[in-house]
This record gives sequence, structure tokens and C-alpha cells, in this order.
Amino acid sequence: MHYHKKPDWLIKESRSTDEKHFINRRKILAGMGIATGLAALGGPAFSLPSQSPFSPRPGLNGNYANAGRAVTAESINSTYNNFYEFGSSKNIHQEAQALQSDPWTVTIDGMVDTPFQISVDDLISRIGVEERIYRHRCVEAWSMVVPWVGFPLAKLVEMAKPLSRAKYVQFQTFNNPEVASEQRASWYPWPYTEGLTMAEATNELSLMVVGAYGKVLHKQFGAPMRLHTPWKYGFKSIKSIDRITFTDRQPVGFWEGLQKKEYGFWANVNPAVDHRRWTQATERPLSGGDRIPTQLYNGYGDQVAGMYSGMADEIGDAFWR
Ligand SMILES: Nc1nc2c(c(=O)[nH]1)N[C@H]1C(S)=C(S)[C@@H](COP(=O)(O)O)O[C@H]1N2
Ligand SMILES: [Mo]
Repeated sequence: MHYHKKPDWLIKESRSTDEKHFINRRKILAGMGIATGLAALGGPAFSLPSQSPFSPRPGLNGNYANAGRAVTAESINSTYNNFYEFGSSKNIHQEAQALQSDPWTVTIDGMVDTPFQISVDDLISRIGVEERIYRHRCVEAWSMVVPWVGFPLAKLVEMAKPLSRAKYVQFQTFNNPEVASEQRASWYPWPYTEGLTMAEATNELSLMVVGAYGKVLHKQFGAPMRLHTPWKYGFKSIKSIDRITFTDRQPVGFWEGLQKKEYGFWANVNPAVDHRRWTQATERPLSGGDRIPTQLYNGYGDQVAGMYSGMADEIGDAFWR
């Protein structure tokens, strides 16, 4: 059945099941020293809890306690999102509340010792979580600073026991056109996919995000689990992941599949290479104020440049996009 507008009962129904599990996930996070705050359970439409000034929390990783810029207000980030499954505007936060993100199972397969499925709650309790403040740079030239809660992707890779033949990790988002209206648009190659090399996936910076602002991840941020690779353009940071596949073939990302010339596999932030439609030299912080210069690798070069030495010469500009 296809609804253009979801009837009220559907929203209520999914919300009540959701609340039970949501509270469960909050408990797990709280048990790991992450203050879970007041979650947005207020009503069928997304509503923000009362704002409190950001302060460091117990699980904060000291290496990522300061992004060199102020954290973007939660009220701004959580109402300006790219999540094309729910529409092509930035204003999808209300529609995204229909996503049933709890319970949630992730399939881990491909070139691994033994394929398996695991719930996000189990991943959280087996691996544990920490908080890191990261800069995020979208290829559309806006940027933000977010206090994420999550765990290193490297830990999940270790748990998956990939075979030595595996060279890449492919990520996939859910595909549920009944809930996500834009997934009824057949011209898009749903589901959204993205990929990283094994070196990138096991880089210390690659974070599997399950929370933000000390709370269980809001749906519009990609609940219950999304990737964040802060040295790459935002489209690499795939949301609401339900499958992780190890492979020897370079994965083709969602946007890459649509426009290879505009959205390449590597997509490392580079102020010297403009996108066809947007300059990459500067960026517009969502928090307001003047545009600021964009940094190579979004300022994370110390941790990631080594993975790409020599490659720019080899592949030229296409390397960056
Ligand atoms: N599944 C999915 N993941 C996605 C997207 C999307 O449309 N669908 N958009 C990407 C883009 S372009 C950006 S900039 C970030 C935006 O994350 P935010 O909305 O949490 O700021 O999510 C990325 N991950
Ligand atoms: Mo983006």
C-alpha cells in the first residue's frame, strides 16, 4: 500500500513500539557513561528537547574534544538535513520520524569468515561507545560541527573477520518505499550505497555513529547507525545502514552511479578542486556568519594524507571528486 501522506494511526503505532526500544538503547548508552539527555519522544512530529549549552561528557575522547570551531546548535543541524530517501529538500526532519529505527538488524556479509546479522544494540554493548566532536563538510559547500556518539568502524571490521581478498567495504541503507516517500521515485538507484577501501575503513577517524548531542541518534541524522568520515565530502557518510559487505570490487556510490563526473569514489575534501556547481575553496557554516576557507582533507590531513600519497598524480582531478 502506498501512502502519500501517512495516516495518523500509522505514525502512532510505529512510535509506541519505537519508544520501548528507544528507551532500551538509551539505557545501554547511559550504562557506558554517555549522558543520554531527554530524547525527542514528545509527539508524532519531531520536537526538540529543551536546549542546554553544550558541555563535555564523560565518554568524550580527548583527541576529539575540540574541532577548532564552535559546535553547531542542535536545533540548526537537526532541521537542515540531506536524507534523499525522505525528499530532496533540507526540510525532511518531520517525515524522517516515520522511520522505524528500533529494533534494527545489520547484515554483515561478502568476503568474511562467516556472514552474520547483529542488532545495533548488540554492536553498541559489545564494542562500547565514545563521543567525538567532528567537522562535517558537504560538497554543496555548507559545513557543521557535531558532537557524535559512536565507535570506530575499525572495531566492527575486526569483528567481521574479513578475508584477505577483501579490499573494500560497501555500505547500504534500508529500502522501504512505504516509509520513505522518495524511494518511490524510480529514477534513483535505491538503496543508497557507499564504499571505502579497507585502509579507509580501518582508519582511526572512520566512525560508526549511533548518537549525537549526547542522545540516541535522531532519525533525520540517519538512525540508528550512520557512518561519518570527516575528511570526505558528506555524501560518503551514509545514513541508516542495514548492510555492510566486504568485497574485492570498488563499490559504486549512490551519487557516483548517478553522476560519475560530479561525485567520485574518493571524494576527499579539497579546496583546490571545484565541483561543477559549487566552489570548494570556501564553505558556509550552518551556524551562520561569514564563509570560511575550506581545508584540504577538511583539516584531518595528519591522520589520512598517508593513505593517498602519490595517488593524485596517478588519477588526476578525478581522484578528489
Ligand atoms: N542514506 C543516505 N545517507 C546520506 C544522505 C542521503 O541522502 N541518504 N545524504 C548524505 C549527504 S549529501 C550529507 S551532507 C550527509 C548529511 O548529514 P546530516 O543530514 O546528518 O547533516 O548525509 C549523507 N548521507
Ligand atoms: Mo552532502
